[in-house]
Amino acid sequence: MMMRLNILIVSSLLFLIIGLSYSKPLSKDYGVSPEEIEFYKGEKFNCLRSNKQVPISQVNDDYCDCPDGTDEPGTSACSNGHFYCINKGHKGQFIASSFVNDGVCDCCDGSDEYSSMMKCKNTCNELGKEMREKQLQDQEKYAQGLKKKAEMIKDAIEVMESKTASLEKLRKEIEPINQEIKELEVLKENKDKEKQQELDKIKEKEEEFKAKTTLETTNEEKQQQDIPDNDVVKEIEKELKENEEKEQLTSEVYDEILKGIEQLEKEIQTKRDSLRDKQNEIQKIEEMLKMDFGKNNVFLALYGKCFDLKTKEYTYTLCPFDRANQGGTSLGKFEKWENDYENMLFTNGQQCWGGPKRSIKVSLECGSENEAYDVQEPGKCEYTIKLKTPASCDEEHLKVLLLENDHSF
Ligand code: MAN
Repeated sequence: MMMRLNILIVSSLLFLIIGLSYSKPLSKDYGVSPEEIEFYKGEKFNCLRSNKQVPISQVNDDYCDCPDGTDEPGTSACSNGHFYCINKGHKGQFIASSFVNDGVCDCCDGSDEYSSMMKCKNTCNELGKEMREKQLQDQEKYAQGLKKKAEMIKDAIEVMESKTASLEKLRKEIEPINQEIKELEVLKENKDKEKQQELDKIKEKEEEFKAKTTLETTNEEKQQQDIPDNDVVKEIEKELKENEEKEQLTSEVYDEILKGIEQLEKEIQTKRDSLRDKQNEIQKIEEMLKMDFGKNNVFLALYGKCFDLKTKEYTYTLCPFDRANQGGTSLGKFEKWENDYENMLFTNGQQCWGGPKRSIKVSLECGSENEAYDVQEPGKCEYTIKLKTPASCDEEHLKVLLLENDHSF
């Protein structure tokens, strides 16, 4: 600052000496930005940010008339004034009026040192080259992004149509399955009844058998007491054989019924599983269709996708419309959009020790690919992350970039 002051004193003295012999008047719009140039035309000048009017002859006359300093855009007469360097080839820029003719080149086009001893070289083209390359890259990125965005919109239309069709189809499939289950359940009920009847029969046979066995025992006892009688033995043997055959027959029927029941149960279960799968699918589609995917559903391309970002400490995972994680720690579930689709907010994550529940704010910006980057934790357990995506590119921004590039030439 001291150095600037010394230079200022020396150059002011020189200016005074030279100024006596050289006093080319400044144009009225010298040091004015293109946006304000129209206010410096005409007979009278209205101070731009204070309520005063002066004759146009008092503009850039090296005497400060306006309280806001706007009547001296090209000189250092107003301490609160600003000088605009056009910097053709680079970027236009405002500097404080006090830097005008202070012996230091502030503008790359040297326009701030028009009457000092300092001969400034115009370095704008050189400086602007890098900037233009960056601008061109940005333009390229935007153009590519916009192309991809158009594809995303086209895909979104197809996805939406196919999901709506699937939903309709699934809804139609539900009722017949329900019906089939009911029918199978009736069949199973009947089989259960058959089973019970068969069990009753078996019990009956068992009782008959028990009775026969008692008869056999009685006969045996008889045999032991009386003379062996061969006819009675034969009769008992015959009856026992018949009984055995009947029982065998009854068991086979019973086994058949059991098999049938088992088969029906399996079928019912399979149908119930398929019903549950379809109902889950319906719920998923309904939830998806309720989501806000922005204009033309362009953000649908991010649905169901996850993006990882590795830092030294953690791997962050961002699944738009779903969840965000820091390794195994939940940073929250998707809650809402903010700022006209510029931010996604994920809240209600894992409780922070001695702090809030974790949350993360995602800033979406135009990029030629989907990519998460620059994760930060500006507040304890409050995170931010950036997500580049073609879905966030917009035509207007590309136009601004093209204009910016035009202006710098
Ligand atoms: C973990 C991480 C950090 C967080 C602390 C808070 O280490 O989730 O991001 O700041 O917990 O205790």
